[in-house]
Amino acid sequence: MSISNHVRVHMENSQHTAFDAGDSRMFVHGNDQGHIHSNDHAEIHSAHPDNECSGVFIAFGGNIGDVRSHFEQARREISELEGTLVLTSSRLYRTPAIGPAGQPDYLNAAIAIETILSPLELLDELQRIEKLYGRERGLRWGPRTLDLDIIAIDSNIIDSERLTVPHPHMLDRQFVIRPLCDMAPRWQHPQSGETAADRLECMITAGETPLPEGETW
Ligand code: A4P
Ligand code: MG
Repeated sequence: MSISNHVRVHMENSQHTAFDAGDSRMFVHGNDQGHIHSNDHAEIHSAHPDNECSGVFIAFGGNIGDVRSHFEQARREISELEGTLVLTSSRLYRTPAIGPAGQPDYLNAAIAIETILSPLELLDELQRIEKLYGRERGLRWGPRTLDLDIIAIDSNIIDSERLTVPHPHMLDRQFVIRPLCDMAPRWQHPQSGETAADRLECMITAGETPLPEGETW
């Protein structure tokens, strides 16, 4: 099943309050009317000629400045991209930094979108938005104002110079998997075959501390 369908089914079935208030907002912009087609053969260099949409999870992270406001503004910018619809948002989590020691905690969240943009067009737009909110690339895994990572694009597997999808570290990071569980717990990783919910359960069973309850944003 596509990412969009997973998200829609979960939103319809879920009694979870995450989708009751802010998270149920739907933004419709550009020429996308929310019609979904399966897209397992997406070209990564050009937008789909027949306006087929891809479903995409985008992870948000940051630990410098007013991160919550960066997230809200970035979500708005993404909703205004050509042919792009924000389907839903996860909760917002405070998470201990992974990487160089001495960094402040991060905020992490994720959104699910549908877009007619190609993967590389979307990456270009996300990097443009990161820059708008003061992102500077320095130390690997160092502190940052806003990091926007493409986590998955339907069940596509991409391994190119600029883009690896699914995101190579996603299965090890509760700050990615937990937000995915809010939006599409039954979505399956195209390589490991695990669902987001199974992956989260494995992490907790292995002894990871569950993240504290998230907030709507
Ligand atoms: N790139 C390749 N694949 C992708 C993809 N799927 N999505 C390339 C986005 N970009 C992708 O990214 C470096 C290059 O990766 C890009 O130019 C793009 O062409 P970057 O954002 O400049 O560098 P980065 O984010 O420092 O590197 P990396 O390895 O992506 O780091 P991560 O994995 O994003 O980790 N701790 C907590 N608690 N929460 C966090 O969010 N984030 C990081 C960064 C470390 N520790 C954290 C968190
Ligand atoms: Mg990144």
